[in-house]
Amino acid sequence: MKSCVTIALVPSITSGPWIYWNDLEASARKAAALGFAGIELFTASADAVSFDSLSALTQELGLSVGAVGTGAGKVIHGLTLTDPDPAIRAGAVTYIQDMISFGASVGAPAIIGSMQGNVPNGIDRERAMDWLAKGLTTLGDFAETNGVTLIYEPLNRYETNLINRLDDGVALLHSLNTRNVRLLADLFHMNIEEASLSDSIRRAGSLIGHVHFADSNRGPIGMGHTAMTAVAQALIDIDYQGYISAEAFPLPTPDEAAQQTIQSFNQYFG
Ligand SMILES: [Mn+2]
Repeated sequence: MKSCVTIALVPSITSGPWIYWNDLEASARKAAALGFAGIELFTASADAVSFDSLSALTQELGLSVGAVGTGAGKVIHGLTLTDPDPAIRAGAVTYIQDMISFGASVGAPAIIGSMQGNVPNGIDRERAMDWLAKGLTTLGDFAETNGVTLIYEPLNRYETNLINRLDDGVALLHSLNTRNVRLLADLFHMNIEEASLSDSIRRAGSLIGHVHFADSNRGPIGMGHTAMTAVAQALIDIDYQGYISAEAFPLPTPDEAAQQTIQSFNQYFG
């Protein structure tokens, strides 16, 4: 398993569950100095960071890019895969395709979290789920041709009414006409929705493609009440080989949150 830390690079977004903020180079240098293997980027668009500078920086520091987030497509551009307006759904697909291409250029998968949207008012759940499945199928195939997987993230009930639990995510993935989508196990969302984090991780098994490492209160692991020993054992038992990425609030400060995260990573997975 590989340690990873988030960097938020969207100037208009000033609070959220990301450890480092705004300065890619300084953040990457701090991450490398602490011993993180990877960085996960949250950017406004696919061209917000130049490939040349990102590639040179990660090579110099020996860092990989663990994943790229797509949530700014909703927050800034108002796009989701389940909007009732077909033009907006198509815009969401295009936006995510651009992010997939950006991520693939540095070997990283894109994450679909808030871009999945919600069952819109006045629309049947079945119809919204069909839009989601169509979007994920198109994007999963697109990611495959770019040599990366696509990561789909179940969110807690306050953020989506589509898919909240890993079991339902597994069923959704099995229903798709693509085999290139994996699940994101976000320990914060799971703390709200799952009966047992470790049992859910074991059932999802090899379909888990990324992990968001945050405690019950979305602070860095060690600052909440998640029973992390059992969760870590489940990830070890399924032979998870991917990133354990800190998508958590930068509390009490970004530097201290990063330090707490790498310390917890080494404690449970080192
Ligand atoms: Mn997450």
